[in-house]
Amino acid sequence: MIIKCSLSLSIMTKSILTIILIACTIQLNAQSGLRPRGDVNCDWEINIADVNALIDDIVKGTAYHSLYTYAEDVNGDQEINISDINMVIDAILGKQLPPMPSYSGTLPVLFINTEGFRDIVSKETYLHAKWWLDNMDIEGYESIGSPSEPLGMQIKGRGNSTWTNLDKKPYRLKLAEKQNVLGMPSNRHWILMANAQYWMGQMNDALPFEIGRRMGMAWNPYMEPVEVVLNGVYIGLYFLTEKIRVGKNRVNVIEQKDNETDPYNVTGGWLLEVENYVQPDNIKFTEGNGEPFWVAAHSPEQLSSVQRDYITNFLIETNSAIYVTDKNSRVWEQYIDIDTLAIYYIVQEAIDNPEAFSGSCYFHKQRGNDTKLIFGPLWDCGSSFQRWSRTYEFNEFIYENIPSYCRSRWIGEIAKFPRFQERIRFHWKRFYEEVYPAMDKYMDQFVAKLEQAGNADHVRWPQYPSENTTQRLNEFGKPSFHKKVAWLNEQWGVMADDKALHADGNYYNLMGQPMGKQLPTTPGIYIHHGKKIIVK
Ligand SMILES: [Ca+2]
Ligand SMILES: [Ca+2]
Repeated sequence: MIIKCSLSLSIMTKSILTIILIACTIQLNAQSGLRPRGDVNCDWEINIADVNALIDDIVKGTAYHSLYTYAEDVNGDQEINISDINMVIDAILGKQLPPMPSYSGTLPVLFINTEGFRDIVSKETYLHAKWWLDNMDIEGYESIGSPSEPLGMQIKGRGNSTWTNLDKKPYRLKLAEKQNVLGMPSNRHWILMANAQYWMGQMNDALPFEIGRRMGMAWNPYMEPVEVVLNGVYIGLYFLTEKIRVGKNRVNVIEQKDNETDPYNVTGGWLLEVENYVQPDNIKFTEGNGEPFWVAAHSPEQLSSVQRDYITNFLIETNSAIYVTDKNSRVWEQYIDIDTLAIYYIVQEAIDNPEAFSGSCYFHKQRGNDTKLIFGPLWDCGSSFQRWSRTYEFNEFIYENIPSYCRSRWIGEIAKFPRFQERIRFHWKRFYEEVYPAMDKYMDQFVAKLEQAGNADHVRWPQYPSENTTQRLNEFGKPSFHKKVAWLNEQWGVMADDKALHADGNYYNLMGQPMGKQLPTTPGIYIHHGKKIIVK
């Protein structure tokens, strides 16, 4: 009742004030940069049209949404109501309103205006948009385009749960022209990652991608932090990220044609992903442990029956070779490149990512009759360190006690092969001695660069933990990483050269002598299947 009275009052107010207000329109720089608080209809002016737009939406019952109607909530009480109208009228009559939350200016700013300033509500249909990048005079970055000379792109939503469940959305960008952006190799295809739930200083992806690179993985996506303004509204800190695709600068395999039928050409290149959620066109089979196994084909995308049969059979044969009783068998190594898998796996263990072999698990295969599956690139390590709690010691492998929302395909079974353990230990030594010691410095620099942009992001999105990145890294990120690495080093670093011997079912003492297959009763430390066992 009160709202109705207020509203009819406001409609009267609107009629009375229309003539005055039209004369008082506040005009701003045409459709560039940030819109002022009170410009609800997206024309970069505060005028009677904004009052009308608000009244229409209140009458329609439009609900507040922190992305789509954020600018309509002029007074910031998370409702679209009469108070917003009053504030706009105040603004038209000359009152200075507090500014909207804005970027920190400590990172380059990416400006995107969609055609007609339409909301991005689909992850299937692209919207046409204009964009430019302002380097904010920060050394090492180049501006691209300008408000008066913007470039073209198409933009749509992306992601699964992050798209559906979160207010701060990730986006997929397709530039009109190939472009070198923020120092990354020229390409048309990019992703804006929101990383809204990354709470350990935003390093969930950056750290593993960098470790993988230093361990010699062929390619992991580069990502550069950037602040983003969409349709004149600041939407926070994002990571402009190279999209995983087949290409010379990305996954460098031969691009196989869609619907190819030539029996040799269908042997590659393949870019595949193990999926969390089944999709209708997935390659499907049952894993040796009875669990469903879903694989998406990203390249090629449209499969002929020859292509589908080839890759399905290849994966089923791989699966059979993994689930053999004789773990000294080396048949599985004809299907999977053991060393790239060992490296991929070590990176995922170091960041304790139990989702590693569940979803966002990419692998690829070059064309050829004797080429193997190569694990990588790394992607979406958002679940890394998620098992954190005040008391959790990070003393499990990622395929042990996995959370209910994950599956763990193949890796637990592959870990039983002594040959795989041997290759893990070989690469672990390289990681531990050459890569690990440099990671603190890498993380320090990474979070320091983000600090102020993260704080600005948190003003825009107070529901997400993006602020105080350095403190978050030091309090949560680094201790988790160091704990996990220390535990892994106990498993893989101690008596490394002898470990293959210890996988035969015997308990070994620390002198390397077999003590039989029953747990020894004498107190001491023993090695069993490569793990330390303490008998008290
Ligand atoms: Ca307006
Ligand atoms: Ca409001």
